[in-house]
Amino acid sequence: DRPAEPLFVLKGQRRDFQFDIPEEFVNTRFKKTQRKIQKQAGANILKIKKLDVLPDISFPKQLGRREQFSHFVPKHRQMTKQLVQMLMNSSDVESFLSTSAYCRDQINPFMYSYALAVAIQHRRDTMGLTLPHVPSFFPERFFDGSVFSKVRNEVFNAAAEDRDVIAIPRDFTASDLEPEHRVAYFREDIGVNLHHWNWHVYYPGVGGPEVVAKDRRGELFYYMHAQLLARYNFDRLSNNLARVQRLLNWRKPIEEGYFPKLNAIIATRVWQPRPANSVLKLSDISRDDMQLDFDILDLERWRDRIYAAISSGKVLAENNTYVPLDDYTGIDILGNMIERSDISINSNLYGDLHGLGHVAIALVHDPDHKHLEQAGVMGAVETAMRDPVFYRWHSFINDMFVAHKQTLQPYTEQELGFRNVQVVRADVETQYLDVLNEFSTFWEEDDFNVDRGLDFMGNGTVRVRITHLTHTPFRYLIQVNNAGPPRIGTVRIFMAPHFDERGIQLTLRDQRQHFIEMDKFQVRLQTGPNQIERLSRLSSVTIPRENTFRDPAQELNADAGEMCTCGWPQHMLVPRGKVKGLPADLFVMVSDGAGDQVRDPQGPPNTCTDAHSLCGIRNRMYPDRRPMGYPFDRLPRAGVTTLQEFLLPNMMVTPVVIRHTDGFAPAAPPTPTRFLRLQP
Ligand code: CUO
Repeated sequence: DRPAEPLFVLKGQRRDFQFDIPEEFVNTRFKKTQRKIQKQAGANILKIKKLDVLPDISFPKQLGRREQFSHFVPKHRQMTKQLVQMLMNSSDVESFLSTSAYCRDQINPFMYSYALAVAIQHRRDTMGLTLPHVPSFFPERFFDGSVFSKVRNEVFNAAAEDRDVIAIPRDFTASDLEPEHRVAYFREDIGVNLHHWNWHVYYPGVGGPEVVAKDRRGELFYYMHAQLLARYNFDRLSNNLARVQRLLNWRKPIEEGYFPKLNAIIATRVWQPRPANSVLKLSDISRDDMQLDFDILDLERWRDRIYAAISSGKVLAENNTYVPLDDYTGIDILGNMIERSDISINSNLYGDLHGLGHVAIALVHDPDHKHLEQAGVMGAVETAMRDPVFYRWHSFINDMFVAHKQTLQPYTEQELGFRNVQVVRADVETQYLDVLNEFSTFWEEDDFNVDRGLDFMGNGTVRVRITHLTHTPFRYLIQVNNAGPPRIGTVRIFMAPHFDERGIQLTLRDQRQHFIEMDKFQVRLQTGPNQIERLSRLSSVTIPRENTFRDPAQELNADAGEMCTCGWPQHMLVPRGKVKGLPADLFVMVSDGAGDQVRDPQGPPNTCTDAHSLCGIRNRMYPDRRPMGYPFDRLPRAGVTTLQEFLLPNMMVTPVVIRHTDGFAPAAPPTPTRFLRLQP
């Protein structure tokens, strides 16, 4: 279904293409400039055809070009929906391109780029195209605002060969007086925020059933966000911070303040700060500019109805029939309902809890628009994860899913076991290290190109340098004995902290919420012993590091096919750990492939599959039949209180240590070991 030669090419070698846009699409003031640019472009012109009927965009145009767009404000969602549907309904690539070109300079740029990305990822004739990197065209949403004046200064005053790289200090948003700042490297990580944006582009909550209704999307909403929380808590424990407290009482001040320091380039203002101890007002949100009125009481009402539904094991659908929240589909129904996607089973009854919570928090500094202020970072998916309160809000949301999972029957030994299969070894070998079962993390610098978002009239640009966490590559060494016939097994690797914030060993009841998925892959088990080696960079949770730090559409080989942008960044695969070493439990399980495999009627996927654990495979069935989070998503079976008791022969736990070096190189001497030679 993919066109042999897609018209809408956004890739590197065609960057000099100019679109020849019909004059009626262009604002009269820009027409002369437009003609001049076209003349300069010479042969590299791509003609955009005229539309017989110009689409009616009066509704989405109501949001001004310089106003702030929020993914969670219902009116903005309706506008986005109309835009997505219009782009999806264009009959062929040519008219899709024309419609996009027509909208481009009239619609709010943030809403436009989101809707366009959703449409490109979902149209049968454009899906598979690699989209340009959002931080390169909206750098204001990812980089410290003060960097842009420095960039401008360099570009206009220094010759291209004399320009400095502009470094963003690691500590730009707060000082160490603020304890929460210790995990700012996690919250403000560019790859983490990029993953969150791209997940919400792959799984939009609006846009009509053809883009929203996907296999197990509600369940993935639960699981992906639960994994974000587990990972954040792991990094908090690495930094001597307690795990996140749920935001339960919405009438008490929010202790954590956050000052994002992101400056505006395109919008008039970007992301208001929130001082510590801000109070959500009972007198509620009343914003004419967003045509939005709701009360904290509404949120409380929806919360109570959702908990009541969970404890009764059924939800009331719009057609007034009860739908059971069963073992497999219950979580999916709840995910769509609590997020409040377009396919919520009953949005009148269960409301818009997750989305309007984001909004209430984002507007806490100006709930009634008295000060004409715009939202905080919680208002948009590409910035929300920067704020400590994001994790508190999502912990509350996650608690509802946990409450549902606790109503289900624990997995039996039969559901967890794999007859005649035994894991006899599960070790981690880190490159350059002579000891087993030790991870090594440290800091690393990377440069970024921001020139799509900053137009310097042909003067070129400079690169921006950021510092981020990373780890030394490692591999798993697993031995599995198979006393049965040759079979397929699924290797599931998780890791959790061993101690809580007080230094007390976590009980399984508690620890199971903190297992982060590290990898999942299938193996063919021969009869007898099987040696399995698996490299860290192949993790099913992550995308390769180039996909984060390079603009895949601009700098990588455009012929390499689609590159995944949804996925946890590879450089954040291992939590930070401690300088003295953070003890953790590595859990390895081999489950019966016969019970795991999905029979997708569409056959094997032809799109990117790098990070299927958190992102699924776009527009296809989720490639694992077990409930997401298996085997830790349900309570342990009766009589089991420790991780050791949980183990069956097809599982193994290895104590590991995560050691952090607070510098730009791992502490161990870089002498290549046998591991290096083994890498393909
Ligand atoms: Cu991803 Cu609240 O859903 O941010």
